[in-house]
Amino acid sequence: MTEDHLPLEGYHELTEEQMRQRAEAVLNRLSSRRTIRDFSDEPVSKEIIETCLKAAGTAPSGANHQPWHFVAISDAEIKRKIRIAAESEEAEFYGGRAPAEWLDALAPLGTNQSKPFLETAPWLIAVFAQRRGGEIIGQNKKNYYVTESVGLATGLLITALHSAGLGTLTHTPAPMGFLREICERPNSEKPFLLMVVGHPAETATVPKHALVKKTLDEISTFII
Ligand code: IYR
Repeated sequence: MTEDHLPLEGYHELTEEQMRQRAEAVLNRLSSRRTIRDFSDEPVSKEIIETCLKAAGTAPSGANHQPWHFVAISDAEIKRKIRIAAESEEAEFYGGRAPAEWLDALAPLGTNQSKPFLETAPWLIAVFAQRRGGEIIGQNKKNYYVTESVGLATGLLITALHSAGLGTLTHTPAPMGFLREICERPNSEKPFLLMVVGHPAETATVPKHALVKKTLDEISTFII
């Protein structure tokens, strides 16, 4: 061990049975996650969002530079600005910018340019990817594996929010440049996605299309 390292803490070896139970419990919990497009306006406390963001911030990242920034918005006026900008981009997308093959792929989801949930949901979390930064705020080092790192953090964020009993929508209005302006983030940051967070509306539905999941055999190969 060098003086730059400390002994590993926090890992406790589980029995085979404990591992099986924990793995199954996580599978069960994650299997019940659905992408939500109809949100209720029921508030969610800032503290819950903060805790989930802390969970996201534990993700592994290139050189531990943690190249992400989360802007959590509950302000009604900012949500309205985001809705107006997103709907304007989406109107162009659905009105001709998207190729027919893409629109065909989206048809089973029933999505369109109308995004009322951007105002109804109590929280929007704009996720930004930092091209430059470093492990300490204020540095200007090159960041590495930025997309992979921010994707991993976003995955943990969804897991945390879902585990806390909240519904999410990973929304990707394209292009997303307006998010940088509305959230007043620097040019060196790239909007990664917009996470819509809240309780599902009582009338929320799920497209049957979304329930078709590939089987283990289809998504994996074992070389043993
Ligand atoms: N951003 C658009 C279109 C869209 C694209 C994909 I790929 C989706 O999985 C869902 C929607 C929208 O949000 O409507």
